[in-house]
Amino acid sequence: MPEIDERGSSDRGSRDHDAVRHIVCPADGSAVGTVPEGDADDATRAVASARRAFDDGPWPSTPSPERAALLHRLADLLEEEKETVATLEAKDTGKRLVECRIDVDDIVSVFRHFASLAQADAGRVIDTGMPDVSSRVVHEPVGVCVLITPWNYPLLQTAWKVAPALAAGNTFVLKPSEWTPHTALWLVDALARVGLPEGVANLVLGAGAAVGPPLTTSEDVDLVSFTGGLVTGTAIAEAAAKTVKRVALELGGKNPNVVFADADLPAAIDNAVTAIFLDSGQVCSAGARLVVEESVHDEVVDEIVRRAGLIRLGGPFDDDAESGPLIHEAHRDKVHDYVRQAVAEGATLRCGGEIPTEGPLAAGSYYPPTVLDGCTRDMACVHDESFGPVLTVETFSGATREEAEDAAVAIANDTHYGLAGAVWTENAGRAERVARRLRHGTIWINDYHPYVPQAEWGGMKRSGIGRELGLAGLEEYRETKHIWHNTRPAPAGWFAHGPADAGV
Ligand code: TXE
Repeated sequence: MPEIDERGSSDRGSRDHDAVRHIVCPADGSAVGTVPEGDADDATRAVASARRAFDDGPWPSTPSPERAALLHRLADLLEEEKETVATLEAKDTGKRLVECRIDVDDIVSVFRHFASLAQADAGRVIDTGMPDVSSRVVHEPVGVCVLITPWNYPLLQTAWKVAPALAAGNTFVLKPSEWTPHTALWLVDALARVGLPEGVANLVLGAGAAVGPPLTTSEDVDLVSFTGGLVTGTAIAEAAAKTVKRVALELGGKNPNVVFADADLPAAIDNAVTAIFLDSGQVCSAGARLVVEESVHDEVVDEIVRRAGLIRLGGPFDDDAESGPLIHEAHRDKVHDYVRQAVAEGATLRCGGEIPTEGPLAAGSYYPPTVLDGCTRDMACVHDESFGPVLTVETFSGATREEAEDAAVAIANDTHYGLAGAVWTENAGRAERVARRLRHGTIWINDYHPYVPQAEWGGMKRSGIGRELGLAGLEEYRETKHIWHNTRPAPAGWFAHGPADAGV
């Protein structure tokens, strides 16, 4: 793997004098490709292009059935080129190819979902009670949208933004993560191939700090939709506030997975393992916080620890691998520091916690599935997102049914995030009561991780602003306009000296 320099970034993805970026696979450091590196001028030009295409181009007024048809053509192309796209994503992220194929299927569903919504809800007619007045509310595109996406599900998170932006008739500038640019390049080329007019889709590659400011502060940008970390998201919201842009943020979470003693424990345990260790924990909704009733703590946690130790790590094309590397060494080191600090705070390291230094895993940025037991609400590790394969365990108990529920809910809501969470119990009433009390944007009952594009996704509290997917995911990209039409114009007659006095 490349050396880490003093700025804390590896030379993987570093910018050189020819303004290109060398992308390597985090599984083994192998070269993936070289892409152009954008700068602030490129970002400014991309915004100008999107602005022209919005103000003067045909896309915003293209009939919605044609916009829907284009999204379906893109979905068809994704199906045809699934293996190419999945392979690009696997090499950039180090994620297993089988998972990347599933991601492509999800992306197809997202484009088809927003294609089906493009023609829905054309607006509404208002009954004013005045026969000569026609009053209606219509939807229009917001304008130029800046779409900033991360590296963990690069094309999927891009699709959550691009599909509704296009369905609503917007133009956009896409800024993918500098670590994983290849599927964004594929997408912009594919949109041209399915007939998207010139200038509607614009791509800026490069480091966020370099190309971000022109994108988030420009007067010509109407909306910024960002998925990434809390620190960057907060800075983007501040930057965009100066020109009062619409801002949509998805900023991750520290998601509680609540297991009551009356749960189907084999199912709860198996899903708890998937909840945190899927994609090495680099999932915004990862079930990183196990909140388990004290009476079943040993039974649940011992088995999770046993299973965690058996998870096979490996690269994208290793058929035996069950999970992959972290995105880069600096992120892996951040996760390791998080674990060390948790132990220093008093957490018990039950498994993992060591960077692999031998064998094939030493060539990549791998981190083993790690369980930190004996965590309490005062520890930073139960509040901070590690974004790695690290599970913290807290327990609750109560003398009565109500007390147990109160204790579980208090722990699960004690976070400044609010993206997702789960509750495991065979008691349907308890499941409903607890689900309604959890302050998180998605709650799974007796399940973890599934989502469908028809249902909204997004967070409460510092997990973000706004919703993606569902119906609200389209509304983010639409303006609402009220048009009042008086079909029998007459003087207003409000002021005493009206048109008649002036001899008009
Ligand atoms: O993300 P950043 P990083 C969390 C996770 C992770 C942490 C940091 O906890 O450890 O964030 O990850 C672009 N103006 N998530 O540093 O910085 C950047 O180029 C405009 C959760 O990789 O948020 C990239 O395209 N853009 C998350 C995107 O922001 C800027 C997924 C995300 O990068 C910018 C990923 C700027 N000033 C990380 N600075 C989730 N919600 O799923 C950076 N960017």
